[in-house]
Amino acid sequence: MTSANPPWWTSAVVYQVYPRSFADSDGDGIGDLEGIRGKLDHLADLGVDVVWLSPVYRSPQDDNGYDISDYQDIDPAFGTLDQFDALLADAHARGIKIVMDLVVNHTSDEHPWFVESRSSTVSPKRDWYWWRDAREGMDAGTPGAEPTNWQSFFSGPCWELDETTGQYYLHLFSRRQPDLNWENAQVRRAVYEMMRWWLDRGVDGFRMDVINMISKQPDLPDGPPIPGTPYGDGSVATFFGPRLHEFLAEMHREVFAGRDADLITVGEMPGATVEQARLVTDPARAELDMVFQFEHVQLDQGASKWDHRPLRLTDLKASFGRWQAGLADVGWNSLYWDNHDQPRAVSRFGDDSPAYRRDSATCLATLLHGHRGTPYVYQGEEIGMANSTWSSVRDFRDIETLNHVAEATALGADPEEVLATLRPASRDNARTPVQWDATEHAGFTTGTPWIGVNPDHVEWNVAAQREDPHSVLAHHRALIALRHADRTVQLGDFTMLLPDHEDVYAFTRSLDGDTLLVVCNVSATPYPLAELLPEAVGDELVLGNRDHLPDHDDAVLGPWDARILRLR
Ligand code: TEU
Repeated sequence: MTSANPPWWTSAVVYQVYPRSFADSDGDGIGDLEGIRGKLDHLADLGVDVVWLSPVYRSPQDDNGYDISDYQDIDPAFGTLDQFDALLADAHARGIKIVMDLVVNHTSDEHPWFVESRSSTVSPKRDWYWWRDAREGMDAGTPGAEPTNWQSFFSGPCWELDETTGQYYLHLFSRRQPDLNWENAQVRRAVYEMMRWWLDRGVDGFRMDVINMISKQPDLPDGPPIPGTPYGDGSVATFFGPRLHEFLAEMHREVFAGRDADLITVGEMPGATVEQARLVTDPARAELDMVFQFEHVQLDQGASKWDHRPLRLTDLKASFGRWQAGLADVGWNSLYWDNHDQPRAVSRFGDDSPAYRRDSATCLATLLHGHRGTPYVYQGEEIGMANSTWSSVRDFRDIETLNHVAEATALGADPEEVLATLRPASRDNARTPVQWDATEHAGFTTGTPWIGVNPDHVEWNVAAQREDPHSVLAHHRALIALRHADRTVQLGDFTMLLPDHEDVYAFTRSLDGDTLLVVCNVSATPYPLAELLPEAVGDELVLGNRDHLPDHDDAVLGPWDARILRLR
């Protein structure tokens, strides 16, 4: 990425809307398109450039819309195509782009393509999905007879026996999300046609759901055993298969080539390495603009996401440092703490106790937005929304969480023990309604919300922060404005400092002789700044999160103290 002609998204900030939980306009307890349209001024005030819209297509909602039954219609729960067009027009009128969530590794089992495919072994769409006989020498339907030993992301096997034809179909996620067979050129053509339809409607790009899974090892080999389970790890055969780059390059040619340069594409790639991301985001290869990688959001996980471990800052620095260095000369980083699949950042990486919630939320935001890449703000992150309080497994709605509870309790686990593993890790932490104000249901709906509102909304909400110059919201506004204005923030070379310090995260960004120093105390322990970073003392404070506090001392890095300094 040369600083001569950087793409527009190198100075942009993306805001993710999870429509189901954002804002409900018709009182049915589910967020919708009109609700989003009614909040565009909030997004414009925040200063974001792009909205990534999680799926709003027609769907049975088995996985909250990531199971699509009609790619070219809006689910009635969210509204209509006319309302989508109105949202798009109003967003564009504010200079905000809309990016759709493209879920084409799989469809819903109610998609007409799958209904036709499953109808018979000789259906013209049979080969649009992955169908296989039972394992050699075993009767269909007996445990272990599945064609491979792979475990689904949502518990259980990756194969579902279809009684109609006696064959199994593949589903890496829920059994209601059958995987499309991208080896079939008809599938690819149908997907590209649908993508062009959305671009012709005026959308500004796509976030591509698990796009690194569309190419699989065609011989579908078993994966290495997963300890403590009867399953194997299918990622060896389903992540970054042999034709991925071919498919992404073909998609670029068939869909994006020759179009308005103001588009943006971001590929969600669980398991991505820096090397793979370099290939995918190298502009010369014309595949994708950037990727969502998962390294840093797995550092606090043991054998599984439910096996929560303490995070070491040095591990986080090593991971971010590797990605900053690896994409410094080729490609581009996406920067995020959370999204609709991850627990809330201030609870996971910060300290959501009353003493430090505001300071740690603003510290984390400064740290993330100081890096080189495109920052993503997840709905509610801009006001420091935290993980919710869950009193029972019945409070949860997410299929991944509920399937895990069913599997664990079937194996004899105590529901209370399971609940303890859900609290820090469940995706539902990110899916409680956005907290707009202190009224009942946080101003999200006038009806009964589909999932409980976090009780802390009475204090933590947009209305309480909008006019507060020291709020989490104000700090996000300032960070986004700084990215828009400052070329060193946008494009400056990254250099990690203090790599071995367990509490302080510091780095520089340099461009054309200008150097910024970002220093963040990711702890409640004060540190003398001069001892840590002598060059930091006396420099110009560009943006800080605690300099307004009475106990602020330039010479001491206070609890969760974050500063962006311009070195003289
Ligand atoms: O997520 C892909 C994915 O890997 C997630 O399942 C993630 O690893 C896991 O949830 C972490 O707990 C995408 C979407 O973001 C997710 O919402 C969907 O459920 C999934 O794909 C299937 O479409």
